[in-house]
Amino acid sequence: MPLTPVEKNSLVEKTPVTLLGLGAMGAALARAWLAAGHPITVWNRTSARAAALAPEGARVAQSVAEAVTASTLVVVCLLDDASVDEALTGADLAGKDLVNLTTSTPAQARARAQWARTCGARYLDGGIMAVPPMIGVPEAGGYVFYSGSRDAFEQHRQTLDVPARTAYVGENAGFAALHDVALLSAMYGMFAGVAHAFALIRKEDIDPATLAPLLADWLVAMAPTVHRTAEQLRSGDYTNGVVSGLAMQVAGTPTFLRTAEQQGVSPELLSPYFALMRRRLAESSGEEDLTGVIDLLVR
Ligand code: FVH
Repeated sequence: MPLTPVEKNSLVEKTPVTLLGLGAMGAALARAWLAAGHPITVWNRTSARAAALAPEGARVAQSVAEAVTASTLVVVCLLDDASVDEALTGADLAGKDLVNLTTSTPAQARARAQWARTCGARYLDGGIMAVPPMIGVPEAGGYVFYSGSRDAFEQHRQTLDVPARTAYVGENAGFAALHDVALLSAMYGMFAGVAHAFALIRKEDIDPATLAPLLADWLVAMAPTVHRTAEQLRSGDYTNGVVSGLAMQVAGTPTFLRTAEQQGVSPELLSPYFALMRRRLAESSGEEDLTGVIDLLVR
């Protein structure tokens, strides 16, 4: 009888993985690789967290050195760059492929790549666009940006695809972190707008639960405008395809600020953006889009 795809998959030898760091994210990553049949060696500063994974099939290393020796593919998911420094200083990484999924700045990622090279390791930096419950659940839509060694990425792509879909964004090791921070910064801008919207209705007889779906649908409807912004940035023509011009939008800002005042809401989240819109209008055509604000931000 022919083997099913699942049976065939279970016969393929799976790449061994060493994982340093078993916080919320590290533990989720470990469980995803274990579920997919990868031999995994784990280390965590607080050893109880590593021991908890032993009954699920993880091999527990007593030291970073022991963990690093166990596999060519060494994945790090620690709190921050300083903890990566602390954990990896002195480790023998010669011949290893180091994948760093710790959130860092692009400059930290580039410095880490340079450091890995001097240790004789190939380096990939990762920016995780998922929260722990999305790991190992492809339908949840999470993914991880990778940048750095293309060869290491190609070699380990299948293994890296296990916890979450992969998106390689270039050999510049800082690019994964840059994409990560760009998307998360946009998310915080959205959270700021959402906070202001709920604050406006806070003292009224309006159920926040009735505003929520309206708000969510509106944000989804507005999201595709990022494509027009990208096209305008590419062409340099900020008047191309404009739907609501800068002059009209600036004229509307007093209404937003007065409404905030009337509702007893601080304008501190909205005001900085409105100030940039006004500055741009003062030096350009009112017929262009909001895209010019980007040029005011870039120093
Ligand atoms: N959790 C999330 O929602 C986000 C999703 C997007 C990506 N982030 C980043 O992932 C990195 C790890 O995050 P985490 O959720 O696993 O974080 P914690 O649960 O707080 O675990 C932190 C681990 O780091 C270890 N650690 C901290 N300091 C040191 C150190 N000096 N030396 C060695 N290890 C250290 C800590 O060990 P312990 O406290 O258990 O001993 C945990 O293993 C992070 O960059 C997020 O930004 C997650």
